[in-house]
Amino acid sequence: MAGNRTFTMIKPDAVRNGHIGAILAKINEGGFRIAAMKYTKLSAEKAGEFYAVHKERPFYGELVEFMSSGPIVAAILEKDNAVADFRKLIGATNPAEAAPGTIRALYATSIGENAVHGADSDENAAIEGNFHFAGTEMF
Ligand code: 3AN
Repeated sequence: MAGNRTFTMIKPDAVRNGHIGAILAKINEGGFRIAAMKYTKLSAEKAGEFYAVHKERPFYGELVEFMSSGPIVAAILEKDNAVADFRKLIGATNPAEAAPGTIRALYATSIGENAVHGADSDENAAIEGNFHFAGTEMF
């Protein structure tokens, strides 16, 4: 059965470009409840840990540098079928391929600086949520 929570980050590019409010509005309009949220900045070490699954990919160094380059908004979102529905709302990894109206089509600049992260499975959503939030910060 599909789980009801996913994990997201509004990435440094979208924060720098002033899109936090617009992206949160899309999240609300998409029917997601905010279960946890914080404005924070990842150290290079923390970003490297978060993206450890991509360690062997050629873009890993660039990704870690980018994700630690400025503040992010981290959040746990709740809705039926949260992981799949949120990935639909954000669109394809490459904004050039993202469906019209999706968050990445609207606000991402490139495949590397693509505005938002969305967990890709229920298991990873839980791991990523626990990476950023203590139990007392989840509601
Ligand atoms: P998604 O975020 O859509 O699940 P993944 O898991 O393949 O995509 O990639 C994780 C992150 O790595 C992406 N959000 C993006 O920032 C970065 N990334 C993926 N592919 C590339 C690439 N070809 N060049 C640079 N960065 C990339």
